[in-house]
Amino acid sequence: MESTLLDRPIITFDAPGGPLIVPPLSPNGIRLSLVVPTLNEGENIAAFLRAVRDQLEPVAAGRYEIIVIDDDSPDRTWEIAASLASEIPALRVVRRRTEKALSAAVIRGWQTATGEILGTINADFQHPPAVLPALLEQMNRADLAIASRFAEGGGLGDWAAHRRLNSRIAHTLGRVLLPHAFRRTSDPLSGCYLVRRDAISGVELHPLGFKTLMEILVRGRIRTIGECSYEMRARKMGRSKLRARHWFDFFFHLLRLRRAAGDGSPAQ
Ligand SMILES: Nc1nc2c(ncn2[C@@H]2O[C@H](COP(=O)(O)OP(=O)(O)OP(=O)(O)O)[C@@H](O)[C@H]2O)c(=O)[nH]1
Ligand SMILES: [Mg+2]
Repeated sequence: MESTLLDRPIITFDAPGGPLIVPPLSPNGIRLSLVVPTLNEGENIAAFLRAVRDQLEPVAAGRYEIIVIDDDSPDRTWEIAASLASEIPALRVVRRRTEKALSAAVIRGWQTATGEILGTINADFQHPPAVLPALLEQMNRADLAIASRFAEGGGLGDWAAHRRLNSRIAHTLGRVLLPHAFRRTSDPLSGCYLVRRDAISGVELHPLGFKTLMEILVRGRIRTIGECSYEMRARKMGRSKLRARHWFDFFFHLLRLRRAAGDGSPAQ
């Protein structure tokens, strides 16, 4: 890609297409590119983006970008986000109209990003923006820094019993089918993490469903992993997009990664 989001208008109508490969870095001083995937988060997005800015300004002023990748939300989340452009100069907004899917959205966002560290966080306050400075600090030593619900001090907070049970089943399946990747971190299904660009650049990713971190753990060149604990919350406003079919996606994704990893060791 020749131009970057920094050169483009605030709203881009087409995210990149083609294979899901993050390009290598052309350095421009940006340390962190944080991708926020959104679908109908109109009630959360403005407060959320302000909260992220308030956390990142003290630790990375002028050296971070926040990229909202919105899948053409009927509630016009993309428009609400773009209206904050003058208030949050680090903000870029992509309105995707050609593809829809959470896992690909995150990687499409990274393909438009310019930072040496790439990251993702949900827009509904389930991952507290306050964990971001600690994650960024971990990246001084690690290739991957994960916000973990299961590290000491973390938890599932006010999560409903059926979500806790689903989470437990998903972790158990993962430990059986993908033992190497699941042993490397306490929370391989976290939706909030940062990864060094050069650990994934040039690698074709094949995410499916909601769990992109497994993809990074198996296919990325990850030597060291850091963790920061956090207490999970129920989403603040709006409705969940998690559907039964995502659990099928999760299962097929695990099987595909198991094949890619051979005997459970990292795929290269
Ligand atoms: N671009 C894009 N973003 C999505 C899509 N589906 C969900 N998201 C966003 O991805 C994040 C995670 O989705 P959620 O619906 O919160 O899923 P969840 O956290 O597993 O479910 P809850 O616990 O009920 O919130 C949120 O920021 C969503 O707005 C999608 O198809 N495309
Ligand atoms: Mg959520």
